[in-house]
Order: sequence, then structure tokens, then C-alpha cells
Amino acid sequence: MNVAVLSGGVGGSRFVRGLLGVVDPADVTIIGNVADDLEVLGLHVSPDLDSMLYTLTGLADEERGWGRADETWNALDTVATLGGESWFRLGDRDIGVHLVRTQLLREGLPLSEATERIAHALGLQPALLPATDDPVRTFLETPAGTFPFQTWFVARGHRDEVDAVHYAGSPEATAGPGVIAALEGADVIMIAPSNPYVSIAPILAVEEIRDALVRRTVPCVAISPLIDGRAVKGPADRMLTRLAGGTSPAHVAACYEGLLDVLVIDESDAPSEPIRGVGRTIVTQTLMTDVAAARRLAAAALHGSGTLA
Ligand code: FO1
Repeated sequence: MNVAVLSGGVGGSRFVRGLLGVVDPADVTIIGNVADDLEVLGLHVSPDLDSMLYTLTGLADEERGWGRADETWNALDTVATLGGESWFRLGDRDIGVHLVRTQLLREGLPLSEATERIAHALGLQPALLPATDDPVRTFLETPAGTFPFQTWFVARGHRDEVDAVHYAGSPEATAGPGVIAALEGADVIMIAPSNPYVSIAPILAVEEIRDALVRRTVPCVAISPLIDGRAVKGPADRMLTRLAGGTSPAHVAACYEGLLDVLVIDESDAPSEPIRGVGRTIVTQTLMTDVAAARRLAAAALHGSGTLA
């Protein structure tokens, strides 16, 4: 059974780790958000691709939620001592990956090829495809001004309320190699429990990808990132409140209008009425407390889509 999963952030990575416990990793294609990417100290950093790489290869720092385990910070300490750019914390081991990625990009390779080489070297089993090789970047419009994603998220601690989100470069962007084929060859398409505005929407902002989902002939299942109307981590709930008018499953579903067949929600969010625009709602425990819980969630989502017996 082929599964294509749209993902970004730590929730997405943990969900895919569970998915790999129920589906042959060779049959899974991850379509990853790249609109959080940034250049720091001359290095190209792809936080969402790296979150996936590190989580699936056992290298992630589970507690911090980003970067690598057993990390040291010698390079960054030196940068800070020299008055360099140190607001975005790159660990020594992490920097090794950015050095290689940046060199490959400078040699003229597209991000997809650089990602494939790094993923292969780290022993990643499923295919990890950047949604696009083009520079799509998320910008947040706030009362304090418009900021690139990581400036808003890390430097400003995502405290500014968000009035609008833009995906610069998306009108010209095309899907990365293999992305449309993966969507067209999938038996089920999944949208991971990631932030709809800053993880999934930038993927769907690539017209070719959205079109592939619109004309799908297989079920599309999204897992809500909210539990009891709140984000497990990060600003998804505040964004939904301000941009969609609430944090109910219906508000989450509205982010994926026309694209969803099944919505998986937590028991604490069980609605009293059917959700508009969603064929079926699956109510289960969605908190991924450990790998086993993530596996159960992935299995429930696949059962719900009718693609797992
Ligand atoms: N998040 C932070 O809150 N502070 C950081 O300094 C930081 C550094 C960082 C370095 C590499 C990387 O891959 C991720 C990093 N993140 C950091 C996480 C990142 O900003 C976000 O979690 C994702 O972009 C959201 O999906």
C-alpha cells in the first residue's frame, strides 16, 4: 500500500515515525515543507526536512523538539563571541549537515537531490521529497510588521498575533521531482498533524500539488494537530482562533476545504454534529506520547480511510 504524507514540524515527524510501524517504509513518500528554510551564517538550513531526517533515523533531540541529540554548541559559542549571528541555534552536529547541504546546493544540485544524498547517507528508509525545489518562503503579517517565518517563530518567540500568512514564491513554484507521481500513485494521501498554516499550507500553495489533491481518486485523511482545541506545542491554536475564527474540528477542516475525505480528531474534540466538507470523522486518542501511541494513531487513520484492513 503506497502512502503519500504531507508533513512539517515535529508533530509531522512523530506521526510519520508511527506510520512506519504500520506501513512498509519503502511504500511511504514524505512530502516535506520547505517554506521554513532559511540561510544562517551562509548555511542553508531546512528545519522541517531535518526534523524528519533526525526523528526517523534516531538522531533527534526528543526533548528539545528540534536539532540533534548529544549536541554540542562550540561553533555557535565562537560565533557569539565574535558577535556573529547566533539567534538561530545551530549545534555542531547539525552544522555538519548544513555544510554538506549548502555545498551541494552551491554546486548546483537542487534541494531534492541534496536531500536524497543526505537521507541516503543517514540510512533513511522512506522517500523524503521537498514539496518544491523552488524558494517558497512563509511570511507572517502581524501588527508589529511582516516577518520571515523563523524571525517570527524563533527570534520573536511567535508572540506576535498573525493577521495573514503569505507564501512568497509559491505562484511560480513547481512541485519537486517525484511529488506529483507519489500523490498520483498513492493508495491513500495523509496530512500529518502539523500546523495547517505554516507547515501544510505552504505545501498546498504549490498549485500543482493542490491540483493533484483536488483531483485525487483515493482517500485523503488529515489528522488534526489540536487536542481539546489546543496545540500540543506551538502557535497553531492561536493562529486558528485569529485566522479561522475558532479551534474546533470544523475550523481545522476548513483549512483543507475540498481536499479531505476523513478527519481524525482527538476524543476531547468530538463534535456533536457532522463536520461540513468531511466525509468521515474518526475520533481517537491523538496525543503521541511515545512511538507506540503514534503507531496507534497512524493505524486508526489508515483504518478510517478504509485502506487498512
Ligand atoms: N527553534 C527554536 O525555537 N530556536 C532555535 O534556535 C532553533 C534552531 C533550529 C536549528 C535547526 C533546526 O533544524 C531547527 C531549529 N529550530 C529552532 C526549530 C525550527 O525553528 C522550527 O521548529 C521549525 O521550523 C518549525 O517547523
